[in-house]
Amino acid sequence: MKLLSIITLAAATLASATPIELKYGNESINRPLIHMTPSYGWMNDPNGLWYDAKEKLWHYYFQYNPNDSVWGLPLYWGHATSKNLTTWDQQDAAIAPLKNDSGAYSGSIVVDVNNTSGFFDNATDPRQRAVAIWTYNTPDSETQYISYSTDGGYTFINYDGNPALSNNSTQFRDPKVIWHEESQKWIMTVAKSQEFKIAIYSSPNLKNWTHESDFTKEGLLGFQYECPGLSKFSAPQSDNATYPTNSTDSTKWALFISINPGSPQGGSSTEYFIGDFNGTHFVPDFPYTSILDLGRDFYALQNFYNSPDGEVYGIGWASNWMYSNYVPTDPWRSSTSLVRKFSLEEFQANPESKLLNIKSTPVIDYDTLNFGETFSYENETFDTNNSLSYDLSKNFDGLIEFNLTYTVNGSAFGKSDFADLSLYLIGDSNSDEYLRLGFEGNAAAFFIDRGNTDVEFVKENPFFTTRMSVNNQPSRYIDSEISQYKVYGIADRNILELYFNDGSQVSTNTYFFTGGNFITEVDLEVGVDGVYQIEEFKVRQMTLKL
Ligand SMILES: *[C@@H]1O[C@H](CO)[C@@H](O)[C@H](O)[C@H]1NC(C)=O
Ligand SMILES: *[C@@H]1O[C@H](CO)[C@@H](O)[C@H](O)[C@H]1NC(C)=O
Ligand SMILES: *[C@@H]1O[C@H](CO)[C@@H](O)[C@H](O)[C@H]1NC(C)=O
Ligand SMILES: *[C@@H]1O[C@H](CO)[C@@H](O)[C@H](O)[C@H]1NC(C)=O
Ligand SMILES: *[C@@H]1O[C@H](CO)[C@@H](O)[C@H](O)[C@H]1NC(C)=O
Ligand SMILES: *[C@@H]1O[C@H](CO)[C@@H](O)[C@H](O)[C@H]1NC(C)=O
Ligand SMILES: *[C@@H]1O[C@H](CO)[C@@H](O)[C@H](O)[C@H]1NC(C)=O
Ligand SMILES: *[C@@H]1O[C@H](CO)[C@@H](O)[C@H](O)[C@H]1NC(C)=O
Ligand SMILES: *[C@@H]1O[C@H](CO)[C@@H](O)[C@H](O)[C@H]1NC(C)=O
Ligand SMILES: *[C@@H]1O[C@H](CO)[C@@H](O)[C@H](O)[C@H]1NC(C)=O
Ligand SMILES: *[C@@H]1O[C@H](CO)[C@@H](O)[C@H](O)[C@H]1NC(C)=O
Ligand SMILES: CC(=O)N[C@H]1CO[C@H](CO)[C@@H](O)[C@@H]1O
Repeated sequence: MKLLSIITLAAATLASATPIELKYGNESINRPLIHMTPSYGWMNDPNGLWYDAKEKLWHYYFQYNPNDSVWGLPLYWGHATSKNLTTWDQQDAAIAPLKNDSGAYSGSIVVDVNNTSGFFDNATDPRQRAVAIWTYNTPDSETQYISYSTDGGYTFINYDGNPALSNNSTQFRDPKVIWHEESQKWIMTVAKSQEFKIAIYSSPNLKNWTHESDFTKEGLLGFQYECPGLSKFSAPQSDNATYPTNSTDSTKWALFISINPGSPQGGSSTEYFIGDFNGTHFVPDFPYTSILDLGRDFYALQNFYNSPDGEVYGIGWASNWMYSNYVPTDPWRSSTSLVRKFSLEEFQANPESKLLNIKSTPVIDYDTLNFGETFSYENETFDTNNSLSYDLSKNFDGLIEFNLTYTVNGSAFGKSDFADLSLYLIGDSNSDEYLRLGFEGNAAAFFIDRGNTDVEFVKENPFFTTRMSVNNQPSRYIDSEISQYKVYGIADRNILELYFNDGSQVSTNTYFFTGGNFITEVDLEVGVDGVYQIEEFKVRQMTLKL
């Protein structure tokens, strides 16, 4: 969660400059199909992500104001479940604050299979012994509470020894607990937000916590640290890495931290460090930090506890504290990102350096979808006389994806040429509303323009920047002049996720068109001849199976 006074101040300032319009009429039909949204009310950070191995069910909880579609107290843990990680069933709120001036703030869930806590008897299947560790926020303090569930994660009982952990602080939050197999202990990472500390605690039983170390003042600080998390990865083995590597290490750890405000993209975002964790200390391997998602709408990442294949899956909140309370959706605000699978991979940052990097892969169960029209185009030099326009207006419902692989000839344009490859994703009933995406050779960057719309919020809100870019590395250097690039994109009514080079870089951004003006036309154009070769361009409409 966040510092209330800062957000309140920002809200008051903006409110006087731009009256807040709460009735959005037709814009309310732009609810994403495969990005979870609450049916009513406000949502922010993902909480308590866990997998129930008995029911084969994924649980997702979230910071939730059920009484209004803006952030406000009392704040609950909302709840949704999914069998397929693509569409979600909303459940009743799972954890409530004790008082109306307070909040059940962010936290996590573990499965206490061995009943280390003693909360369970044999009536609860070991695979469903869910224990939530969360921050209780009151006007006077933030302390860590624990609650347990005997019904598979739908309702929770507060531990009578709460708070389990306090620090005489109003800025002590977002506990993420994991089981550390090697030391046979529970490990909590928790933010001492405004001291820029991620405190690491250990516990044998989830009730008694021992302070082990602090990871402090590393990477991008922003205004405060929030939502930490440690995840274990298989390390790629490399003979010729240009980053320091312990070739004998088969595992590496990543520490995720979200910062708000003050991220390089403006507002809030999630960074991570790669290193080793020995049960007490996290030590990063490199002095650099990386931003997990380079867009404007990805924050407070949390990873699932207990994924069935042992891989790392996570969800971000797909908004930005700079404007989240104003976005034109009604009667709810905010969606999640798609579920992402994370892995540790080498990343060719430039011709001379490889870095270790977290790769993101979107998790989409295509069995939940029907495919509408598909178009594809291959293996042609693409010049100014080649403009391409696909009409995808049959069977559309605002969900569209594309794969684009292209090469760029760096010797074919001058320093003052705008050597772009532009992709236009155009609205059905009003073609003045469109997204323009693309690459430009001199900038060596991918651009995103979400500003071409009639929606007042986009025009008026000074923090909702409409033009962004991602410094884009090639997926392959073909020769000294020619490089290959890949991008996968998915647009779901009001959210666009872009995965570059099989997910080595990602950018997630919301966009807003007039209600129902879904994308049904896709155009491709270039600015200069002889620069671009399209290896593959495929685009298709998708709809939900009922
Ligand atoms: C909403 O959209 C429908 C169909 O596009 C249109 O007929 C109607 O007038 C719109 N209503 C408002 C309030 O804009
Ligand atoms: C996907 O999971 C959701 C939530 O559990 C469920 O409502 C939906 O029916 C599932 N869809 C398919 C096609 O399995
Ligand atoms: C449960 O106990 C087994 C056997 O001692 C141990 O290997 C495992 O790490 C424990 N797991 C948890 C989550 O407590
Ligand atoms: C619970 O299950 C364990 C393992 O099966 C068994 O040893 C124990 O007696 C059971 N306890 C009760 C109260 O049934
Ligand atoms: C708790 O923090 C407050 C404010 O920083 C301080 O005045 C007080 O002495 C602290 N109390 C304890 C018991 O440390
Ligand atoms: C754990 O904390 C409880 C409550 O404070 C206390 O009664 C108990 O002795 C502690 N146990 C250990 C092993 O420290
Ligand atoms: C590592 O570099 C050496 C010397 O440049 C080269 O012979 C070898 O093939 C490289 N190994 C890999 C896996 O790229
Ligand atoms: C990993 O390698 C670095 C140097 O590259 C070294 O400082 C560190 O101690 C090594 N860590 C382990 C666990 O071997
Ligand atoms: C873990 O690493 C820290 C920092 O390198 C070191 O001080 C500590 O002794 C290590 N602990 C264990 C249990 O290896
Ligand atoms: C396009 O080029 C790729 C790679 O060179 C090749 O695998 C594919 O068969 C080609 N497709 C067509 C339709 O020529
Ligand atoms: C895009 O690529 C992904 C990953 O290879 C694949 O799953 C998806 O079906 C592709 N979609 C289209 C429209 O080509
Ligand atoms: C203050 C207030 O309106 N509280 C309500 C918020 O929503 C919850 C869940 O629906 C109600 O139980 C509260 O009464």
